[in-house]
Amino acid sequence: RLRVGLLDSTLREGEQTPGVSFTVEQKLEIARLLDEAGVSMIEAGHPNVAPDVYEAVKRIIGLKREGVIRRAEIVAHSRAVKKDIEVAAELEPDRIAIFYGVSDIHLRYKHRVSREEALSIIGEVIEYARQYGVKVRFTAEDATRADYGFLLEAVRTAREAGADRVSIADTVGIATPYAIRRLFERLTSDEPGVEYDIHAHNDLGMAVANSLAAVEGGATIIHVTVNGLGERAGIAPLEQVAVALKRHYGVDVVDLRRVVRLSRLVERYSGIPVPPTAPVVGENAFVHKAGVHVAGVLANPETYEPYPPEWVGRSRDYTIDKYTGRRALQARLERLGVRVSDEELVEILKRVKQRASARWLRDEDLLEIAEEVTGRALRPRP
Ligand code: HCA
Ligand code: CU
Repeated sequence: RLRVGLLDSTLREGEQTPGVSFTVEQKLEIARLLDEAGVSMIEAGHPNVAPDVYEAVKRIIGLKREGVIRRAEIVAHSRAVKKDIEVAAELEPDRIAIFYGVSDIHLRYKHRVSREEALSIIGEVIEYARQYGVKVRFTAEDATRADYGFLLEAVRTAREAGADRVSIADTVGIATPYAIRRLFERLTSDEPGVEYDIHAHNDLGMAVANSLAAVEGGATIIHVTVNGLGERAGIAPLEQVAVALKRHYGVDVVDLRRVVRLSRLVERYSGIPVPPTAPVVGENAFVHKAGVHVAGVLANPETYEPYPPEWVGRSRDYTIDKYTGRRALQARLERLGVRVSDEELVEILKRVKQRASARWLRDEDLLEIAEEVTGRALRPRP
C-alpha cells in the first residue's frame, strides 16, 4: 500500500494563475475546507510577495494555532533570500518551503551563478531558516531539466543544512511518467535521508500521470491545486489526483465527497471556469449520450464508467438527442411516468432524431413529442 498525501497549493501556485486574486476571507474558507477534506499540507502563500498575501498566511497560521485547522501542516513559500525567510519565519508556519532553480538554464540566466555558488546559497539559506526552529522543504525548481548529478548534490546539500523534505519540481511540465518514476527511484535510493514531493506542471497534459509515476518511484507528497490552477497550464488538479489514487491504488488521501464543493467554490472565487469535459468535477463527467453507451450504462454502469459517481457525491445522467437509442428513450419516458407501446416508442425516437440540434432535449420537449405521437395529454396542465 502506498504511503502518500497531498499538499494543496491553491492559495500559492493557484493564485499565480493569471487573473486570479483571492480575498483573505476566501483564502481562510478554502483553507478550512481543504483541512476538512484531509489534505496533509496547505501551502498558504508567499508572505513576502504582497501585503494581502502576508495577511492571509498569517491568519491561516492563526487558524491552525486556534485548532480550527486541525490536521494540515501550514507551509509558507519563500525565495532563497534571507528577507523572504525572515518575513515567513516571523509568522511561525509549520514549514518554510525555499525554492531555487537547479537546472543550468536557471543557474545561468535567472540566478547567474555557478553550480558551486548555487550549492552554497542553498545550504546557507536553509541553515538560516532552520535557526528559527521551523521545518524546511527545499524545492529543486526545474529539477527535471537539471543534470542528475548536480540535482543529487543539491538535495544532499539541502539535507545537510536541515531540510527534511525536497520538492522535485517539473516546473515547465516537460517530464514523462517513465522518466519521473526513474528519477524518484534514483533519488530515494541515492539520498534516502529526506522525503520527496512531486510538483508537476501540466503544460503537456502530463501532470496527473507524472504525479502518480512519482509516487510509484517513492514520492510521499503530491502537490495539487483545486481545478488545477497555477502558472500557465497549471499543476495537477486535486480532484483528479485524489480519484486516481483511489481508483488505481486504493488509497484515500482526502474525503472525495468534498472535492466537488471545493471545486465549485474555487471556480467562483477564481473566476476560472471549469470546462464541462473536466474529469471528476466537470458537468459532463458522468453524463452519457450515445445510444450504445446509455444502453450499456442502464444494464450495468461499469460498462462506461471508470468509477461510480457516488464516490464524489455525484450521480449519472444521460442526454436525449439524435444520438439516443431505444433503451435510453424508454428509460427516460418511464422515469417521466410515461408508458408507450413499441410502435409509439419507435415513432417518438424517429422524431427525436429529426430534431438535430446541439442542445439535448429537455424533458418538456420530449413530452411534447410523446403527446404528438400518442395523442394523450402527458404534461401537467397549468
Ligand atoms: C514557483 C516555482 C514552483 C515551485 C514549486 C515548489 C515550480 O512558482 O515559485 O515549491 O515545489 O513550479 O517550480 O511553483
Ligand atoms: Cu509551480
